[in-house]
Amino acid sequence: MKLRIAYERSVNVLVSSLAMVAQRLPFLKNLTPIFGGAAGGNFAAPLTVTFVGTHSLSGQSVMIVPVNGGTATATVTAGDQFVWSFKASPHTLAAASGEIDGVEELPEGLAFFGPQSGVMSLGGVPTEPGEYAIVLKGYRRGDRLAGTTDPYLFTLTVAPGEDPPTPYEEFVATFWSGENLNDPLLVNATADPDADGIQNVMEFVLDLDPTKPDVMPGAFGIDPEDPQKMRYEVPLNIAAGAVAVGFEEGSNLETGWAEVLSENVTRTETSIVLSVPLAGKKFYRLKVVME
Ligand SMILES: [Ca+2]
Repeated sequence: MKLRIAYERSVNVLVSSLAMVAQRLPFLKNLTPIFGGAAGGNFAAPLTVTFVGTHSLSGQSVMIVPVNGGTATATVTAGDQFVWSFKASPHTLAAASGEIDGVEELPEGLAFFGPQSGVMSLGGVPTEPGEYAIVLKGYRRGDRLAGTTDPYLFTLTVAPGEDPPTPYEEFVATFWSGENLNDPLLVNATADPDADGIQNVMEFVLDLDPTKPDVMPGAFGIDPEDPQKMRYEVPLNIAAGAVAVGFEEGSNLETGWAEVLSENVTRTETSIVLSVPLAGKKFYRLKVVME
């Protein structure tokens, strides 16, 4: 949970302007131990990069050194914090650019920040999985008009992150834990562990307790707005908004169920209401379909 808080805080920092980021030295200090610790045995050899322009004319070469154990390749999980830092010793980079397939861009969620104490960083929280071949260039001047480094190929792999739990998964996790969450007889959408005839997905939609027998909730009677109609209102779980809920009608309980016309059904976040003419004998049932 502490990590999550740090992550959210850093997102706030990164979405703000570069100038803001440059003032947040604690941000960099907090991040660097993650990489120093995890990749400490993996130091890259210094990379020789030549500044094009005045420095190449004078025959000087400039050593660019990834710091904090960085190498030319890196892997990060989508949604996790990432930072890759470099410097150009003894010169200072004032700006940097990144190109992917010849177009100046960076993977979604990443940006340059710095330099800070001579260190330039590519960082943020990547969101789109993929392998990115990023051609980096450093510049000695902020206007990027002169003093450009040779291109440096940095390959970043953004691995897919774990999907966040669905509302249904969160629902069953409030009733079971540990190994029980892997037991299909308990947690499957079609399971009925309390044997009340209401499958788990229906318990979820109706916000019932799948571990204790329930009766179907809902209010049934004459429609107060039209005495020629029957009204059946069923409360719904607001967390089940993505689940399709509807009524079916039939002349017997065995076969021939058909969907009730949508004009006779009103669904809101917290309820679904059936309102149909009082005519003959009919059966109605609630139907839920979860993708
Ligand atoms: Ca049940």
